[in-house]
Amino acid sequence: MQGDARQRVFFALWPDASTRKQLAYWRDRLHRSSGGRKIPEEDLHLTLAFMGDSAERDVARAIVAAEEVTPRRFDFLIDVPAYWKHNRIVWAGTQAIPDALSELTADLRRTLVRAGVRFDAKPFVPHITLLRDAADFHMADLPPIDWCVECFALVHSQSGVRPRYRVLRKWAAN
Ligand code: 2AM
Repeated sequence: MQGDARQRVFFALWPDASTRKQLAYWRDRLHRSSGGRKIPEEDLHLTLAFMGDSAERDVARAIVAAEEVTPRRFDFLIDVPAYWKHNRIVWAGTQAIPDALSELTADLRRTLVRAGVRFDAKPFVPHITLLRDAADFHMADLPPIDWCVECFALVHSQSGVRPRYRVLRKWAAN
């Protein structure tokens, strides 16, 4: 029988080692002008759907639901650094959201809704948080990052440990 332990989980794109390294380079460059807290390299990711604190049965349901999503391989050009003043986050994003990314997120979210799994349904703004508590932001000339996305993942978030995130399950493109 399943217990009622809750875990904080979310679906995300999880970068490969080379993409992660390039994102960490962006982070370090931007840190010089913006300050703030660096996200550890191994924690860098892009959230697709945030479930937050979830009961075990919802995590299990989400895993079953995600099986119905067929991920496609796609190229994702990360070419824009940006800053949100309201939460002091410096992030990496794109000028052109690939259709495949919008479709993947929409498919995943639709499937979760059908399965009765709750998540934060705020509109999707693809971003990779690089720095938190950043004082301000200065545009930097950074080399674009060509991320070949091959999978999405369900990730567990734990506070007070490093790395903070643990990939529970991955769904790869064929
Ligand atoms: P952030 O980096 O913009 O804070 C783990 O916390 C991941 O889930 C982070 O990518 C975080 O985005 C995102 N996240 C946290 N709370 C969220 C929420 N309420 N809705 C959507 N995404 C959220």
